[in-house]
Amino acid sequence: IESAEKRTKAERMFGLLDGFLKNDSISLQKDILHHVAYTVARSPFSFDDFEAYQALAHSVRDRLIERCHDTQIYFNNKDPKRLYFLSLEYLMGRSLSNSVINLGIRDQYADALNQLGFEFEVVAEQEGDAALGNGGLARLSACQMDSLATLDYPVWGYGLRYQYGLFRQVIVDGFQHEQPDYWLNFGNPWEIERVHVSYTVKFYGTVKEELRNGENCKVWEPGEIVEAVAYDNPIPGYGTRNTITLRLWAAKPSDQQDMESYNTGDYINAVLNRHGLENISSILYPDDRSYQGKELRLKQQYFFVSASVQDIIRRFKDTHSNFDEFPEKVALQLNDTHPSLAIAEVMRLLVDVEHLGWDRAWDMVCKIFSFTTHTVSREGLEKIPVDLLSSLLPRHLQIIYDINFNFMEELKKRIGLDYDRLSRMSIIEEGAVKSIRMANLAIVCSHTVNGVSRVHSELLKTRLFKDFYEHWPHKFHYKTNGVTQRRWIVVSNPGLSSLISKWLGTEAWIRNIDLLTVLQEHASDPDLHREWKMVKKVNKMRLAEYIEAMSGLKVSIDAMFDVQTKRIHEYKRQLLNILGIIHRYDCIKNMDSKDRKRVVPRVCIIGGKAAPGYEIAKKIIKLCYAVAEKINDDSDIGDLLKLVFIPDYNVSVAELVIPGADLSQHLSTAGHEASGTGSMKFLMNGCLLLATEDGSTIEIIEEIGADNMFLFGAKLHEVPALREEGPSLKVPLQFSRVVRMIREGHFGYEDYFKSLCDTIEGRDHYLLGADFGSYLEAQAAADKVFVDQEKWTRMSILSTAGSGRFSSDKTIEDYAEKTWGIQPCRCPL
Ligand code: T68
Repeated sequence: IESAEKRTKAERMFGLLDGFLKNDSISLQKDILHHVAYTVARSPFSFDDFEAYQALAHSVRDRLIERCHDTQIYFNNKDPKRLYFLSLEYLMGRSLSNSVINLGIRDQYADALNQLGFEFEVVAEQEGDAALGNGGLARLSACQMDSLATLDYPVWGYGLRYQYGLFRQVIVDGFQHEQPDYWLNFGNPWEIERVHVSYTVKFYGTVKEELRNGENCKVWEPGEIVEAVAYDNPIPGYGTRNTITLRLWAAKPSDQQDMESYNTGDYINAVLNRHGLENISSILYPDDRSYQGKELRLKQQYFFVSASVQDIIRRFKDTHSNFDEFPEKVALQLNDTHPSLAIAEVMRLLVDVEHLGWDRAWDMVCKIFSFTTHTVSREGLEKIPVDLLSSLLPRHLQIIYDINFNFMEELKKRIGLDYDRLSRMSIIEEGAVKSIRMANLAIVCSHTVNGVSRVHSELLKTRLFKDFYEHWPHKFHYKTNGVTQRRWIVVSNPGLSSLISKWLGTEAWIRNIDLLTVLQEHASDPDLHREWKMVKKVNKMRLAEYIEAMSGLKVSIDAMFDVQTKRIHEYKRQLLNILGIIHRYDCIKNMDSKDRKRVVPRVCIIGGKAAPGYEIAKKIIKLCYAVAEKINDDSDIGDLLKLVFIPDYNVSVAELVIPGADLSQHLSTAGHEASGTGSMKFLMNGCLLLATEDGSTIEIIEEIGADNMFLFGAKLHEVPALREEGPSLKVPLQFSRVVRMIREGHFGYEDYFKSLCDTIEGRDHYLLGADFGSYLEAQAAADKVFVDQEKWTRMSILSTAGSGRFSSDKTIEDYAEKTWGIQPCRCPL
């Protein structure tokens, strides 16, 4: 009787719900108007573009929620092994276009909006970026989430819901200023607040030993308690119903905190103190690559890790009565060392709370964790001062010490008393500041250590983690990074997307990137050339309009659009690019009118943020402005050369810039870029690459051939000898000349630029002088090909055609099979 009653109730509810939301244009219009009236609370007869965006976003959100439910119900029924992806940073950018494209209802929405008197593109422009990350690492996480959803993997992403994303870059008189990015000011329709999904996270206090059921237990009595509340962000896959969840944690005051103060009558101060706790999740640290000793950063790491691990264990326990199957059902991926306190947290929860015993817990930890590092240099490795950890997380420090003790014992059995080696491999660094080496912790406790390109992995094995590689060669692997073609072609370059589908006769490449290689067969087809050039032209017009709106500068779309956009860093050598531009300017100035006719006109575009405390990077930005002012104001030069700095480079600006680029520059000193993913986005969009043989470029060369690119510069094995030469290294005359021009004040601010010039004359750690000659040759080669538009277009088509290996779908399939051991779990339509 009971089940019959239930069935009737379920049937009745389903009847009321009237099945799934409908996606025809009339239903979508009704939906949008409903949200205008009842969510945005505006009159359906009068609302503006931003209100239309809000209503539209809520209508899309409804559909995402529907799919999220179905996906979770399906996963729960199937109970597959799940991947939990832990990352402190995600650079998601905008969600609207990406969501409706992945749901397959962009055209229906565009139609619906049109009927209501709005334009989809204009409405989509209203959305701000979700910039919860710094650069490559964070955008990689976002690309990987898209691939994980599209390929139907059972996954949860975990991170922090920062209230302030990456700072906004504002340029005043050529100098970078940072402004807060309070991105939640206008609400965020893409998240679902889960007030009932919350966990307490403890800090400070002391650890006591207690006898419980005849066993010695460690009991951590915290000094501070914070509540972590979940905000779920749906990530829809393309061409599938699967929609996975990125769960971001926000800190809220806990009811358990400060009970004492309330009782003693200090009500006002007790309430104010509670507020301070929300700061844990308030600010994203801008990447200054030195967080050592920053308590708030450590708190952020532990806060997000603790809430995530509690959530993971809770989900497992919902359907399992004991932990026997834990390693068969759970894979935890550490995105760099930032979340590696998760290791100690899993140990703590399994040993102190679940009482599994150390050995059993340790056995599980060794089976579930995998680690990917994005770093090349020893200085980039994270360390936590022991004093800080001991005060903030006393129990975790004990656990890390115990892990290290066991590891050292095991190591001694293998290598004897080689104290140098033991101390290099120890998780604890004894030194002026005794610290925890987070990378060592991650390596010791993970079954797999991945690099992000082949050469990066070689560097890990031969330099950074040589001792560990010799000890555990089987742990070391690499998965070359990739980017998602959904965002970087379909969303950002609709013209190219349609063209590819037309020439391939199918849209299947959007899920199956291997099909792109078919374009190779048409690389010399004049019809394709015509259409290909037309797409580029339209994208260049779009970019030129943006440049004019932003800077007032008019640029010619017949010029070569030469782009370098990425974080500003000495090793990425934006300075080399600027020196090249000064050289070009100088050459043109000294040419007669006949020679000038042969110059290939260029619009040089540079963009990127400098970390707020990184003085040299900020000087590079100022130099770029100073040089731009000189060149752009020189009427004698006209359209032959223009230089533009695009402020506040972010994901949505990238979506505009990349499709409009002819040439893109990737100039890192060999051995410094772990992988690089910007190059992959440009490659997909048919831009030719001017690059050093570093990071993933080495694999791009294998894929599209060196004759389809402009390569230059010292190779990895040549770098040490060049550095050895120091100030006696011979540099080209042109190099000394352009540096002298800066020093002598051709662009003003000579005192300010002095220290910048000093970094490249004398020691020149990043070898700008050594590489300048071959850089100019590569640039000249690019000019030569640009004149031959047929050749250029062919190279451009071959670039896109060969970009398939650099889709994040490939990377993710590789991780799923070789590292995580997870299978697709596709929710039926
Ligand atoms: C980048 N790393 C690598 N780090 O530099 C790049 N660091 O070569 C690679 O392609 C990319 O990762 C993806 O693998 C970063 O972006 C950070 O942003 C970062 C942030 C905080 C602390 C340290």
